[in-house]
Amino acid sequence: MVALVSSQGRSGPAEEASVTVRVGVIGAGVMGADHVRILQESVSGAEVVAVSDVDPTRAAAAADLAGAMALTDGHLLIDQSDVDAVVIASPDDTHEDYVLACLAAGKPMLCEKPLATTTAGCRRIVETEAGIGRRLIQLGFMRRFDPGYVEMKRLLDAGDIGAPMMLHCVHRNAGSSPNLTSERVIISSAVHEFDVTRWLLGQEIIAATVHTGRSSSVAPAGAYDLQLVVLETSGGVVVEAEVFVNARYGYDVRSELVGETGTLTLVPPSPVTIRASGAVRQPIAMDWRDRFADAYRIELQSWVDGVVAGEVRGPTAWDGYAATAVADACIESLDRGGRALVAQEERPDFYA
Ligand code: ISE
Repeated sequence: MVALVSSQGRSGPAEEASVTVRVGVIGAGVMGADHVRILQESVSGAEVVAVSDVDPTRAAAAADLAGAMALTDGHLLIDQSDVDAVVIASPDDTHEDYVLACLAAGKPMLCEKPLATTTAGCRRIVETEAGIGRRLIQLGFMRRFDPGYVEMKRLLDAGDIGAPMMLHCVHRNAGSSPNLTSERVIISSAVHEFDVTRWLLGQEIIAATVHTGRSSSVAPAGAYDLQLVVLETSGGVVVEAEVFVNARYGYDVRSELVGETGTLTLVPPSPVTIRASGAVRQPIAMDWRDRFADAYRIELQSWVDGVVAGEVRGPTAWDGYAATAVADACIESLDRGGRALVAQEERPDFYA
């Protein structure tokens, strides 16, 4: 268990109800700054004490949201004695380095996906964490905390639709960054479908086939945007996911699970329907921070509570490894066409 500051300001072993987790956030881009805001405004038992970003202006702006210290070096942030736990929301290719540094410092962390950009990197991380013998890594697959997905899983597990047979997924973003590549559609976006599939069904993904056709006219040259990803699970469930990151009209994530005796349908929540001017309109979120606002808040609260209790209460480093292994198979299918097997190793007992 980490040494945390009690509500009286004394350092000592944590007791769940009376401590404040002092959090450092690495990366002050869109997600990092949002995590600072959520931690500060909506999460109990946490205080953001440091924010780092290579861009000092960005670091200062996000740090100001919490009255925290601004740094330009993530390693320096991890080394701060008053940082108990770390949120890693820096660019993807820096995750492995920061995760390993947090492990070396014995500090719990919430790492945005991906855990690392390669399966070899993910393996290095799971081996290191297993070697320490203490779970310190929670992966930022926030959908597992979304009330809609949680309800879907509850109904499936309760047997309400019988055995699952097929999962249909729609994953559309309003727009992508200008440096979009076909691989990024998989690594950054489709990866949520991989994790939701594994978690919802409690099955591993064993093979993947990616289909592409014509690309959106606003997608950067050479990037396939839209992709149809077909996955096969260890329990014989077929998953088809449409991933389209320049859909322009809004952020639209949907899911339908077909079971032997019923279906579960998850559509974007829309509290208000407008009937006016001869039309019915429903607002739609423009990005994932709106659509998954509850999920992010619940995820961060659960992470903080887990830090206090000395546990990981969400997706683990192993889940990060498994999602990256599926992404590798998808990229192999994209590159050479056809079906690719997922080369996933046996799960170590440590993650059972
Ligand atoms: C982004 O990084 C996310 O994590 C969103 O959930 C996803 O929908 C989006 O496509 C990604 O770029």
